[in-house]
Amino acid sequence: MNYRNPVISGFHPDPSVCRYGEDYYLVTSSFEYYPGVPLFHSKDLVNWTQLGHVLTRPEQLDLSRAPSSGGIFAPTIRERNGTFYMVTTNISAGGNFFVHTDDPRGSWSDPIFVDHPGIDPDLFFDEDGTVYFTSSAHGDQGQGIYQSRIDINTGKRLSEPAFLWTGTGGQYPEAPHIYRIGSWYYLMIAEGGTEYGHMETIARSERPEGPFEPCPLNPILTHRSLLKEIHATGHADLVQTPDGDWWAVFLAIRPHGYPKRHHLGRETFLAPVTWTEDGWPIIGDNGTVSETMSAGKLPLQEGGVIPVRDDFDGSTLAPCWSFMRSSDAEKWSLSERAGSLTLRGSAGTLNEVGAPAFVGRRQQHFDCSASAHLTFAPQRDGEEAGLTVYMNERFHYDIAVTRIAGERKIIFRRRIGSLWKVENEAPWSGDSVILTVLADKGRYAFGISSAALEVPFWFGYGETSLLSTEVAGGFTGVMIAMYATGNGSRSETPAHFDWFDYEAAE
Ligand code: 6LW
Repeated sequence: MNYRNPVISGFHPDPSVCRYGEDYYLVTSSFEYYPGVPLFHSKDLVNWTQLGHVLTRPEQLDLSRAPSSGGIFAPTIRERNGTFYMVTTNISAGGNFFVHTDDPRGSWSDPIFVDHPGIDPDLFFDEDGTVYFTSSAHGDQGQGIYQSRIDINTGKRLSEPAFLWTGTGGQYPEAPHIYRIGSWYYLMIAEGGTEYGHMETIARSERPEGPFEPCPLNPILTHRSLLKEIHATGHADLVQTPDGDWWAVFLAIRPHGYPKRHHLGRETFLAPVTWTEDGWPIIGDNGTVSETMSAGKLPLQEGGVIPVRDDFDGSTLAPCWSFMRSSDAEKWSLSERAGSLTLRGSAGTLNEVGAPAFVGRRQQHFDCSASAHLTFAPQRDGEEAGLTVYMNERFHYDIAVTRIAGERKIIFRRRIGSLWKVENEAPWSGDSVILTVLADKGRYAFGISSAALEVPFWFGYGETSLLSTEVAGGFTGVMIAMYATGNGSRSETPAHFDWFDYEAAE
């Protein structure tokens, strides 16, 4: 049987995985989005269901000072004696910390901060009980991988951060993971930067603190300079199946066009790992991977199918939804009007680094559509609610209901860097409207429809490439969100979203 990459599509970078019995758990980075660190479960490494998030409380996650692509960087998930640990960095508040739980489906502890520099922390539990904390940092020997021993109960550092390795010469040695496999301690890292030069390299030692001897076959995964649909492979983590086979999860991108652009962010991929006779792991087909790969002995199962429609009938939001920076109660409600998600705009807009009323999900497919049923009757000029296709505060397309000079209107706006324009506007007298985004690889179309107007009237268009990482920068990917704003003052008028549909066309 074959499986398809990416195994978790859309903006899901920096994957880390662990196995507990027959269950696999996987986490990815979340930056300025709240809650933090999406958590997935699988029985087969291919089909993943999002359980929720690891960081779900303000005490765990302060994003108030996080710029776009700040906040939560790469996590590592590990299990030790039935306790799960997730270690990461809030680069905008507090630095490195970990949380733990005995039930990954339940809530996780308050953060335990570790006074160790850098990003991309890893926890390694050695058999003798020593816990090693390893990160990518700038230390006394320049940029590289540094390690200290910690007390896992208090987070207290028990040794000075010591230099381990700079890798093989690529820029940004980062994303270290330490494994004990057989009689060796392996140190696997990413190098080359997370862009097109990305790669994975490995070294080994008889001791967890080194000295580490590099693998003569490095890099063990890279697509740099290859003519491939998949690029920027790296930032990998290894896991062993109950059968004894090894697999790697890692990030990669799917650029398109010329020059190349990618707008769905860095996605989570999977590839088998084989071992050389000399005991070195090689990821995929001699360091390369494909969209379609053999699942080998993986016990492929049906994944959790996410329904197209979210009716907002529950008392909590489904795990796919994210807020921007905080989930403050004054911005949203599922109970104000039963069966709807109600947003109430604050003074802030989508054009600022802030925490607007914004509930979004990742665009996970090139070809897809998203629609929302909006009931909103703005009472004051500037009150606005609608759908945004959003990369960051400087790059987004919005279709919305608003009031301009006393008149209710539908508008389509593009914000591309310093270029900003309401491209289209039309009077709108209805109380509710269905707003639609239809996406293919190259273009978004924005439409309106209603009970009287069943087929969308196409109201505006935008290129996907203008929201790409190559244009907009950063570490995230496109989100499709419902939003509301008062454009300078708090909006008193609620925006009720009765339902939201997301449908892949692939
Ligand atoms: C991640 C690091 C990286 O922590 O990007 O460029 C950071 N490298 O490994 C955010 O994904």
